[in-house]
Amino acid sequence: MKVTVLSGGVGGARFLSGLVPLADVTVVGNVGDDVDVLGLHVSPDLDSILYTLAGLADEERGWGRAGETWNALGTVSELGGEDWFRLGDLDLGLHLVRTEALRSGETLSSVTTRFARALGLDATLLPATDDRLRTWIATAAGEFAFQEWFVARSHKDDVDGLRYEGAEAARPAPGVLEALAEAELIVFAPSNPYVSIHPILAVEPIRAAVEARTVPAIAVSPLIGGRAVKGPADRMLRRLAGGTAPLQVTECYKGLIDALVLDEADSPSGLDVRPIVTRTLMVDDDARRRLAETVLDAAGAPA
Ligand code: FO1
Repeated sequence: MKVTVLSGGVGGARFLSGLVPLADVTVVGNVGDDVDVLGLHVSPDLDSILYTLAGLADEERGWGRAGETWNALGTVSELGGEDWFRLGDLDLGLHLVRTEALRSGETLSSVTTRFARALGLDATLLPATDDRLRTWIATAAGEFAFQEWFVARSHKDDVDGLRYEGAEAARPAPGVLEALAEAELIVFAPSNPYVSIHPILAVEPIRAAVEARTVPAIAVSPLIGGRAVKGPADRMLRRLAGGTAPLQVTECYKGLIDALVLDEADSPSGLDVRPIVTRTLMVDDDARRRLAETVLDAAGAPA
């Protein structure tokens, strides 16, 4: 089955590792988290997907590579350089190659495709856009670029609003609209709706293509028992949508999904899309695969 998945970083990547062996998958990845550090272009969500699907990810830390060392960062710190966003030695190699490619005029989608091939991925990985798109977070303390809020300020400031700079002018990367048009199933990965999925949907032709779908679209809730497995999704939903029930997750995706996969610990009450109740905690490879199977089965099942 041809499946197109909109995905953020760690949660989405784990879900994808269960799905990719079972289907013909194209991933449309978030670039709202992208950041320039030490003159290098970093795409954290694309990289989490690359590393996870290639079996290179540090599963415990949730970002970057397993077996990482931090020698270059040590020198950066000694010399008073930018060390708040930690780039490991192994990770740096990828950022060097990507940044050089972008500087010489290659697009982000082209270099991402090259990396996916080089790392042996069995899926197609595309950024939502090759154009500059950045998420900004409005808080009582001011507006911050995403990584400044998330990493430098440990996402401790409550979020009053979000802005996706560049989204209005951004065009879908080559292959994105084709992947949505050819998909037999569209999936919203278990990612933070506000900072992972909405920046993708902020690219208007992508949202329009999902709205105009003729195939099922299924979201997997990132919450279990109303709480995020990792990160600020629960706090954001409580503040911005008024709660952390599955209902609030579906409200983030109004008109864009036909079903929501939710955990047994959550209540499907009030949903106006089909609830699919299962265990969503991706504790190991089996759990990831089971969750992916549930999504694929739901797509085949009558509504
Ligand atoms: N997250 C952190 O909490 N601290 C870091 O220093 C950090 C560095 C980093 C470097 C490369 C990369 O690909 C990801 C990195 N992340 C770091 C994770 C990243 O900020 C978040 O996982 C995502 O942007 C949220 O989806």
